Amino acid sequence: HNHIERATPGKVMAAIEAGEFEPHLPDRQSFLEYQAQGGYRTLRLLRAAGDWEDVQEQIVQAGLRGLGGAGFPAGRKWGFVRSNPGPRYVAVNGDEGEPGTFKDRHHLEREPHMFLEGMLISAWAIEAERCYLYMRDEYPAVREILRQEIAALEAAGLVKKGYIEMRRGAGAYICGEESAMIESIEGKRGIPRHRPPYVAQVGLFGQPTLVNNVETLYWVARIARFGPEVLNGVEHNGRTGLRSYSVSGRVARPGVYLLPAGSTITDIITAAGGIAEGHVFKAFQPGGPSSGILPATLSDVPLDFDTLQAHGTFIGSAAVVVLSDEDSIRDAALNMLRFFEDESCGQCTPCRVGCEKAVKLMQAEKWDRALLEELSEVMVDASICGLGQAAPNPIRLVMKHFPEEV
Ligand code: L3W
Ligand code: SF4
Repeated sequence: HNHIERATPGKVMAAIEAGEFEPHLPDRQSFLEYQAQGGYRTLRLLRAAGDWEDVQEQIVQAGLRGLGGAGFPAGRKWGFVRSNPGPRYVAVNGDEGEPGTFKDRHHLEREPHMFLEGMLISAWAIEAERCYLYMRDEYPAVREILRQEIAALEAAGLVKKGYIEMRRGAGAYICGEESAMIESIEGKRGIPRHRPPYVAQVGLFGQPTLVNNVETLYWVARIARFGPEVLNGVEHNGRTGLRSYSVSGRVARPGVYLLPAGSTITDIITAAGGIAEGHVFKAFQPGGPSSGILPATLSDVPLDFDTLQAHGTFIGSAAVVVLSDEDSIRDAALNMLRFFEDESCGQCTPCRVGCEKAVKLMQAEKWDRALLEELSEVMVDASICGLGQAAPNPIRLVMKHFPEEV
């Protein structure tokens, strides 16, 4: 039944496409407004006489890292892709599916052209034949905004008609994994490929492909226009840069908060208006269910790439969910594993059977900790992709920090 429920947004899109229904479109910066404020000047200058290595150097200086969750140094990808013969493609990951993550939607609903210019600068840098934009079906308003704004770009002569092709996801979390997304764009079932070869070598239609998350490209445009200082000029708790934290759960004002990358959970909760009335802060998910659950006592750790390694996890897409004394941590972890069980593509046994087995073991009144640990180890070591490798994080962290609950 889950799959039927998740297919429902497709009906919404079909209705929009048939003109039967118009989604409410949030106010956003239009093409003309963006251009009046200096937008697309950088792209035009670069196309006329730019050196891609200069821009790449700025991105490296800025310290931009992949904001889909993995944090791979963004500046290095152009060189990888360019070192392979064309035709080359750009494939943008707009399948924001990590539960609790809504930062890409936030930026697209406000400044779609900052993202589009970043995508076109990247396409220029790798001499891309075409850009594919894989957008989550559950964001019909975003898809409509992009459709209108891409048409504005075509009308202004900034891109040829068809140079940017938008493809619709269909609600499968795994299609946010880059190679599964590529399979899906190619019209096949979305299942991850083995790596290597990396998509920079063999990507879309077998060709070298630059895959970036939406927000990463948004920052590419900002860096190219305003310089690396937009990121490397911000310092906090010994960390550099900015992070779009998607904050939800037991806070007074859930939303996306652009904060210094070294922000602690205390800084983030404060930005979100404090803990919701009547609740006592107990735990938090730092970056989507893949990052598991941490206790409130870790309140002074900067939530950035690398800083959570010592605590057995990572910041991922910075989807912070705040839990309180009203929440059962074991139930939250079980919910996360149910999600992974549901979303596993089923291609490899450690993940397909491992998630199912973990859910059963986690339903017991008292967890069999030794068996769950052994199962977690197998899943981490032997799963093909990040889904199966990260799925045991909630189990391990709950056993470590909340033993009394399990
Ligand atoms: C060329 C090499 N390219 C790595 C590229 C690779 C990819 C990127 C990152 O994501 C994470 C997981 C969670 N030559 C390369 C190379 N690349 N080495 O760099 O690769 P990788 O393997 O570090 O990670 P990944 O498989 O892309 C796994 C996070 O994703 N996660 C987040 C989900 C987020 C959402 C969302 O809604 N935004 O779904 C879930 O687990 O942090 O570590 O492009 O090709 N030698
Ligand atoms: Fe599919 Fe899970 Fe294996 Fe990834 S780890 S390929 S989602 S079965």
